[in-house]
Amino acid sequence: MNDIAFFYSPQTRASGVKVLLEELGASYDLNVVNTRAREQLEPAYLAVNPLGKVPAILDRGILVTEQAAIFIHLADRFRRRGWPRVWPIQTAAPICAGWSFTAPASNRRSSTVP
Ligand SMILES: N[C@@H](CCC(=O)N[C@@H](CS)C(=O)NCC(=O)O)C(=O)O
Repeated sequence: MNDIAFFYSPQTRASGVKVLLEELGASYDLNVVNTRAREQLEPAYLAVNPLGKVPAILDRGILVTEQAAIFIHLADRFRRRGWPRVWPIQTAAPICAGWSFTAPASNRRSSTVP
């Protein structure tokens, strides 16, 4: 079991995250969510991501949602020599980033999440 669990569905915004994980050489567990079969709305997945969307990652148990926030998180997590820091990795940082991208696009489902 790897530190990162990646929740992915082909031909969605999750594809960009998959490319980045591969480019970074990150080890991760791939969890395919069949969005055509509406698996993203099943309780098992809503327990992971209450927004019921892909992509999402659990990084050492910390949930990061929103493609752009995941990009930022992964860029910092797998930062290489010479790369600038995005921010110091803190427990709250990826969560705050996720919400900062989610809030402007809030919808029925996200507005039910406390
Ligand atoms: N703002 C989110 C959007 C995520 C999103 O809408 N993902 C779509 C796939 S591209 C999804 O999970 N749709 C399933 C649904 O809305 O039920 C992001 O950029 O990650």
